[in-house]
Amino acid sequence: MSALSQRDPEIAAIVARERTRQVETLEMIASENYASAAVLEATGSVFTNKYAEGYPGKRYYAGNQFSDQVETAAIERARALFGMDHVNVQPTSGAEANMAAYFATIQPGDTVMGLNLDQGGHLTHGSPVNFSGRLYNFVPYTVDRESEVIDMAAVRDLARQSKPKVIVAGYTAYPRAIDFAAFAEVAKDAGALLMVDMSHIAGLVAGGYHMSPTGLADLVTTTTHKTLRGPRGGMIMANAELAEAVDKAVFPGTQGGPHLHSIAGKAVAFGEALKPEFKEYACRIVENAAALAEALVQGGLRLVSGGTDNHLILADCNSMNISGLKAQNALQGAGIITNKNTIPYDTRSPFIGSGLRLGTPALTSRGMGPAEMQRVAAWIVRVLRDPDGDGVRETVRLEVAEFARAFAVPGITDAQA
Ligand code: DSN
Repeated sequence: MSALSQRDPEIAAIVARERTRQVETLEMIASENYASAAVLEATGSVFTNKYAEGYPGKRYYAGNQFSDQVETAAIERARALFGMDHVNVQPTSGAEANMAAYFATIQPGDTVMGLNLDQGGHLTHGSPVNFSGRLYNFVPYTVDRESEVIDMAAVRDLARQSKPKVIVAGYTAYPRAIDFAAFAEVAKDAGALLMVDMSHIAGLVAGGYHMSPTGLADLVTTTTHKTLRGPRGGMIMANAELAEAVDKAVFPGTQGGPHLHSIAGKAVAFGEALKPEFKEYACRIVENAAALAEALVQGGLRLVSGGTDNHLILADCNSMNISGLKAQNALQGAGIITNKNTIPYDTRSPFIGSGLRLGTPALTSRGMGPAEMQRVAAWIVRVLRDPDGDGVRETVRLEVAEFARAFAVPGITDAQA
């Protein structure tokens, strides 16, 4: 019997139910994944107990000799993985990383450009309900109305006109490759810094399946738990000139004691991503997304921008005459976990949305391939064609649970993965 089930059976039972949910459903939220057993072990380690304000070799508390070792290992591994001059592994989330990146480079009231939230951007890229939109003068760029792809000529014109101090590239619901080289040119032309938020695609960058922002961006922020398959958390990487400003902006600027247990988990995940198998994993994520996209289109769904270059798909549920919310809920009833999303120029509110965002990172972590994507697409189309049909949902739920159980889940049913 585990310590948790002995000491707190109520919480142990909830955790057990969540474990079963993760095993028996198809996890298709594009930003979620399964951390390995080794990442989970490091994240749940005794580093939970330690305070370590400061940085390796310069801490405000005693007893940090091993904290220094674990943080230095995480920094060195991230540097080996992405090749940026400076790495700060202390941000506790992507939002904290972005906040510190802004604090390091701009003042309240300064102009910044980011992609609109309803077009695939992120809350911290200037949403009026977020600190970013409240503190800074965000001038949003958009995707082209016809192609639903970012038009770099339009971004350049907007940058010349609005003269931002920072341009943010990198998104949460954009299915196409991002041309960081073109963004670097636009930023240089406008006299702006280029900040890349590669949270969604960090694993693809690490594996070589998306253009790297290294050498092009001044600052790179990321989360560590999406395609990178690490613990929940964030990270900032920067060119040497911004190193000191970034470190000060994280601590003491926006955070106190670093979460060393997460930093230990990050170190393990970066070590895993440095292995050759991770390149294969990144390749399979993209192959699976392409196979899923093709099968969904064949099933009658319209995809925003017509397809995908990365790990995610944004389906336009108007093509099934339903909202994104209805699609999300119907699929949840069938054991397929996704999230509703706005689509570019959506007429529905963000809470309802016309889109459905689907990703392949977690299914790929379970060893599924293009053949499985065909089956998954068939289930999705079946449910979306009859979202009110209890019988369809229940039949699919049972089929999905049986199918899902046949694929081991890293860190849960596969302790070696
Ligand atoms: N919640 C994340 C996502 O799903 O993309 C972004 O913060």
